[in-house]
Amino acid sequence: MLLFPSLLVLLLRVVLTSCSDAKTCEDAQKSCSLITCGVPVTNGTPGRDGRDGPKGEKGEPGQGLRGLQGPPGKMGPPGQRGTTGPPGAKGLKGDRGDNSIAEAKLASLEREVSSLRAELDHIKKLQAFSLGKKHGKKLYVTNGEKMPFSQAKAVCAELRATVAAPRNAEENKAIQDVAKDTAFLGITDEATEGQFVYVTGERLTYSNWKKDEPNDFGSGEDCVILLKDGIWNDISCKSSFLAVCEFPA
Ligand SMILES: [Ca+2]
Ligand SMILES: [Ca+2]
Repeated sequence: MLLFPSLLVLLLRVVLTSCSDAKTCEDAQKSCSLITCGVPVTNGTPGRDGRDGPKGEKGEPGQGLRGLQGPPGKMGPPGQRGTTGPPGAKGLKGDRGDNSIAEAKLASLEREVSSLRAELDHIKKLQAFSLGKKHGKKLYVTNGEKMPFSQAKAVCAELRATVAAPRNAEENKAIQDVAKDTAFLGITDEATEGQFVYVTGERLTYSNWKKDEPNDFGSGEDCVILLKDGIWNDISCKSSFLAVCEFPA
């Protein structure tokens, strides 16, 4: 009877000795077919954490309070160039440019003109003195040549004067003294027969007709001459007489 238990214990020791101490009972059962589990043992240390499982499906939006607004995002790419806008309003006038040279030339010309004007006035006074012109009186001048009325008008116009035409007896006498011969007067009835006017277009304010004149004799007489004795006669404009020019007072 005592031999069998002792044999059993001995066999068990042999098996335990052949198995590794670090292996669990279950492992021992796999490698040691004679091991019988069921003997109470103490718990070992916890095993390592397992690997992460697969990612779960996206959950439903939460219903909590809305968070604060985040910072502004990055600036986007530049847009396409727009069409040309309408022209702007006209700007203010700019500063005046440097025209000091032009101003200096202008000042020099003004001085020259002033000098020439003074010299011209002096010459006019000398001429008036030599011709016996009196202050406030018209000046009558002749070159002593005889010519048709149309030429007499042209000669006087070239001198910026008109053919002499007395407005009163005093002027009639002054023209008579200058001419000293028969001379055309600046008076005609070319426009309307029998209606004598000054070459300037004004109606006569004075006349000194010879007896029975004007008579528009022959083929017509539309010009007027001042005879040596100071009286007038109408005559053909194609006849030639002295040209006396009249300059304003
Ligand atoms: Ca006539
Ligand atoms: Ca006549």
